[in-house]
Amino acid sequence: AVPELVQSFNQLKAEDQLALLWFTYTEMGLTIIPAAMEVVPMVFAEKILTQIKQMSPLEQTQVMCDLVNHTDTPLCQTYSSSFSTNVKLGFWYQLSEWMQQNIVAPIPKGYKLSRQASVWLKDIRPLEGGQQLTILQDIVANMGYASADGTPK
Ligand code: 45D
Repeated sequence: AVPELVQSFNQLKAEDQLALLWFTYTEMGLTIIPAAMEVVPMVFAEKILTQIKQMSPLEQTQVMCDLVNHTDTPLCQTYSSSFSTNVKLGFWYQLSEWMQQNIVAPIPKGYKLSRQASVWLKDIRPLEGGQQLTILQDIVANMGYASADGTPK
């Protein structure tokens, strides 16, 4: 089920992908992630995270859309080439935390997932934590911009 769910996620439109990351984050064990994050070398992402923090809300949203869309930007290249998978996950986790604190532009109040996105979320809910983690790792590993022909890594 894991490869299929990664594939179906990647086929969703960018808006659905971003919204789903957010909803997955809000549903996850928010007690275990902060502890787990302590072993992730987030120093590799600090420069970019600080950059994003200083952007306007619109630019912040744009950066996240670029990552999901595999747009060729310096930031997307750094994400792809310099972050390990767990740093990528930690990067998204940090952005979520900041969205919750309004340091990064949040999701509009009352935002409703599309039908397809809701189905995806329903499908991953019953999986065990390890499988959910694998899915998230596969998803974030592929984001960003990795090669000259635009094919994600
Ligand atoms: O206006 O054991 C929309 C590790 C459209 C370590 C939007 C770990 C409308 C090992 C697109 C909605 C750390 C890896 C706007 C464990 C609209 C270990 C914008 C686990 C504005 C357990 C949407 C770590 C936006 C885990 C901007 C599990 C959405 C980490 C942004 C999980 C969404 C992290 C974001 C997750 C989502 C992070 C930033 C799930 C981030 C999700």
